[in-house]
Order: sequence, then structure tokens, then C-alpha cells
Amino acid sequence: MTRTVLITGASSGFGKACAERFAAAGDRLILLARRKERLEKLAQQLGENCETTLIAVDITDATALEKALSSLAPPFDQPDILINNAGLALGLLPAPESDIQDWETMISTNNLALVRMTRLILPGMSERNRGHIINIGSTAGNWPYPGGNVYGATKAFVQQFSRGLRSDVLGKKIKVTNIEPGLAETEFSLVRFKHDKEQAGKVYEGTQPLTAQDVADAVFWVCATPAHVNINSIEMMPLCQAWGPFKIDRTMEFDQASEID
Ligand code: NDP
Ligand code: 8X3
Repeated sequence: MTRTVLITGASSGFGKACAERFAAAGDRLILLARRKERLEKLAQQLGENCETTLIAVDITDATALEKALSSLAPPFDQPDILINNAGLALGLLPAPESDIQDWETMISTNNLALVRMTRLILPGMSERNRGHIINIGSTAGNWPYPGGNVYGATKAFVQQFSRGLRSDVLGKKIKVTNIEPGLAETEFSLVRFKHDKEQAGKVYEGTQPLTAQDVADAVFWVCATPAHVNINSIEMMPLCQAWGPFKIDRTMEFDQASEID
């Protein structure tokens, strides 16, 4: 049976790789991102055998998003799978030096837009008693690192929201999965470092990071599990990545019990 798959952030990275993976399986795609020309190129690449509709919208624009979704024609108006993937990290500065605008953009894209999208699609899934929501979280939502502050917090939100959704749809044939990748080479670092190619390149230097296809394979697999199985989450890292020890500062000196009196 042909499934209708709505993929946000389909113009690049994981979203594009998911589009390619699901198209190869014969699914029908709704591809969403801001860069229209990228979406058009992707649709062309997927070919005439793949039924595709494009939504070129800034997902943080609630009115435009609602309008675009409500104007989807059948059979695109009944997505079976929603891949909430559009998102970004901006900056890697310690919290006191971070740009508040960057923080707001991350919250607005990774969280607000994701919950709005979910709220627009979930009632239809609930009525049809059929659906799968896949959220793209991150290892950054599970494990903190210096400079990850708000980005990590947005992904922790995505993890807990995914669990909450599962609780709410219990009794319905609706699956919810949070995919949590670690180091993966896409345009992610280029965006994080405001298109500084050198800084972005250094992130992957000397590593064999996850590829967008590795993540798309995981997304595709969770959608292929038997009807009675729900994969709650998958945390995946490249083999070259693991945890470090807790950092301990050995230079601090204290001459009174509390410095905040
Ligand atoms: P990319 O930068 O390659 O892709 C991000 C996608 O999100 C693009 O298609 C972009 O499209 C879209 N997007 C961003 N902002 C908006 C917006 N306001 N409206 C619509 N679309 C938007 O990065 P990845 O593929 O790596 O990232 C995909 C997801 O995976 C993100 O949520 C990211 O946080 C997460 N992730 C990434 C990891 C990594 O190391 N790469 C690891 C773990 C999680 P456009 O610019 O055309 O709008
Ligand atoms: C992306 C992974 O470690 O760069 O979510 O934050 S990381």
C-alpha cells in the first residue's frame, strides 16, 4: 500500500535522504522546507514515478503553515507518516555569551513549529486510527556538552514530547518514535557556524560521522516494524563517538560558605 509521508526539512541532510529512501519504496511524498528550488530539484531527481507535492514555507510561520496544510489536495491531505525533521543549531558559545536571537530561533523551529505541525496532523491520524509520527531528536537532548545549552534543551523537549504523545495516543493505532542521532555530516554545522566552511569542516575532521542515509535507514526501519511494535527511540552515534568523563575544575577557590549573600 502506498503511504503518504510528510517530511519537514526535506531540502537537505536527513530530510532529503528520507525522501530518497521512502521514494525508493514507492511512497507518496509531501516535501517541506523554505528553499523552493532545492525541493523542486529533489522532486525532479525522484522522478515521475514518485508522486510528490511541495510546500515551500518557513515552518515557524504558523499562519503560512496552516494555510499550506489545509490546501493539500487528496490523497496528500491524509499523511500516514509525519517526519518532524526540520531543525537547526545556531552557535556554540557558552550561555552568557550566546545570541538570544539564535536561542529564540532554535526554540521556535525545533519546538514551537514541531508541536504546531504535530497538532495540525495528529487529529486526522486519530480519526483514521492510523499513523506514525517520527521526531528527529538528538544525542544533544540526552547528554549535555559545552555550548550545547539551548540546542540540547530543544532536543530534550522533543524527546519528552515524543513520550507524552505516545502516552496520549495509547489505544490508537498511532506510533511515535524519537530518533536521536549523534555526529552526522550534513549542512548542520554549516548552519550552526553561520556558513563558516572552515569551522564547519573541522567538526568532521578525522572522523567517519553518520551519514544522512544512515539516519534515513533508521527512520525507514522504524516504519517497517510489525503493526503491534512501537520503537520509542533510537539513539545512534558513529563508532568514532562516545562519552567523555565529567569535567572537574581544579582551579576554583572559596573563602566563604556562600558567595551570593
Ligand atoms: P541540514 O541543515 O542539512 O537540514 C536541515 C533542514 O531543516 C533543511 O532542509 C532546512 O531547509 C530545514 N529547516 C530549517 N529551518 C527551517 C524553517 N524555519 N522552515 C522550514 N524548514 C527549515 O541538517 P540535518 O539534516 O542534519 O538536520 C535535520 C534535523 O536533524 C535537525 O532537527 C537537527 O537538529 C537534527 N540533528 C542533526 C544532527 C547532525 O549532526 N547533523 C544530529 C542530530 C540531530 P531550508 O533551509 O530549505 O528551509
Ligand atoms: C546534532 C548532534 O552533537 O552536534 O544534534 O549536537 S550535536
